[in-house]
Amino acid sequence: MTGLFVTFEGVEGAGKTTQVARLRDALERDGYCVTVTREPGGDTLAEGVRALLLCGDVTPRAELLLFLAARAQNTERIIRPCLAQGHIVLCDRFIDSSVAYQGVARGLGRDVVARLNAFATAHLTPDITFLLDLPPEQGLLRIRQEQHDRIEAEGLDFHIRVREGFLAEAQKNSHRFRILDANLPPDALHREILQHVYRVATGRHLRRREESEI
Ligand code: Z5A
Repeated sequence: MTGLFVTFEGVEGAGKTTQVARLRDALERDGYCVTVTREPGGDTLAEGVRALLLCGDVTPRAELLLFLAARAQNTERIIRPCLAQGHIVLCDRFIDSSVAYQGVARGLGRDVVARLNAFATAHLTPDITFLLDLPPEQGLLRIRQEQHDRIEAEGLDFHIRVREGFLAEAQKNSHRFRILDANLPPDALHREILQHVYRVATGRHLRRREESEI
């Protein structure tokens, strides 16, 4: 079994968390074993790094290395073992966020971040990446009521560069990316996501929930 690895990317408030939850519910209803994780986060250590990253005073290079440390931990402790058991793994942000935020928006360089991502994940790449594409001003409006973390509080020009970074990655990696208009209603997005997941999953032997209970 090799599982199926699906990631969700996009600017703040694009609707990633909403779609991850809906996809998990639909796949579980259809009997699949699904694991949901997020970045930065996943296991205890990576969640600790998340708290440091979103609130602390962190330099750009330290920020990148902390995201990568959390990713290395999440990949080895959660994502790879679950894929090996035939799970569908859904991850809220992954390698492309580091390229867009740290590589492009912070200016550390796309290629250096891509190389460090490959090291941190031992070359694990998603089977499918959904890019929920939205002008950042709309995403920020959606989350305006909530308390903003350190990165969300960056200026609009930063978030515009992030969006451009994602779109450039999607062009470079068109075999795995699916760009979705995040302005569509959640139901329409969910239908498109589910259809695409089933299209890519065809022919794979994914673990069913009843098998794992044996
Ligand atoms: N970061 C980084 O810099 N480098 C990295 O390598 C990684 C991450 C991995 C993580 O914060 C921060 O770390 C993030 C990038 C950086 N920083 N920023 N800024 P996070 O995980 O806490 O935040 P987030 O990933 O940006 O999530 P979010 O702000 O919660 O947005 P979301 O998950 O995309 O959206 P949502 O929670 O599903 O929905 C937001 C609101 O919109 C909510 O009220 C929904 O009801 C509404 N919504 C959802 N879908 C729709 C549609 N289709 N139409 C209208 N309204 C909708």
